[in-house]
Amino acid sequence: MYLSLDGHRWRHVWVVSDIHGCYQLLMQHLKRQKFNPYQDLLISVGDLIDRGPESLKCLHLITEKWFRAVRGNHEQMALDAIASQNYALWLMNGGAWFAELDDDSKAQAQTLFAACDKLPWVIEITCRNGLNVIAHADYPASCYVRDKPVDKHSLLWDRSRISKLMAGKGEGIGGADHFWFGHTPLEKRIDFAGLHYIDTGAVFGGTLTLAQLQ
Ligand SMILES: [Mn+2]
Repeated sequence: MYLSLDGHRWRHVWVVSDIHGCYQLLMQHLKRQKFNPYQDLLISVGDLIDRGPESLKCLHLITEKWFRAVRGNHEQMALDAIASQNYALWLMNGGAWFAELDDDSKAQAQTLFAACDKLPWVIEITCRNGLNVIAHADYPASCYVRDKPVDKHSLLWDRSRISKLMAGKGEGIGGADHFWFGHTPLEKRIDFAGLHYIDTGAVFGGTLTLAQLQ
């Protein structure tokens, strides 16, 4: 469930917001930041696929040496749909691209989804800015502890912490210096007491956010 990384192995470390098939946009941002795939690391907060134009290319990212991702609710919807052969929920949430693939691409996607099933739910990485925790929607506890069992559905879906924060009742999380979340499209990223909500709605006409941890 948890993946622990030592950020000092890389020159620069970045976190990227929900990509949702916006492959070209991601490449533009990486070029602008002079991202070097041999020296730098990019970590995704999840939701690589669905809604945008190039889900399959984005799914391929999980095979790149310079890329890591936690799973998002969209990856989980895809995995659940394929496992149960019940596609209704995923189709309602942007999964139609999968049904429209030709046979070769569909076989590729299936191989990649098998690899997706091994994606961590939480990534922790120690960088020059301290201990960073990355999860898709929330870390559902008042204190972060590596390998502590926490509710998986909340990790992928829960918006209660950000809702409270937006209502002026923000609650931080102990146990790490920074927490990076996506999942909730925002006009501008929100940073509060070490919590960072960075989904700036790239696929909804907003932009991708790349945050540099190191
Ligand atoms: Mn999401």
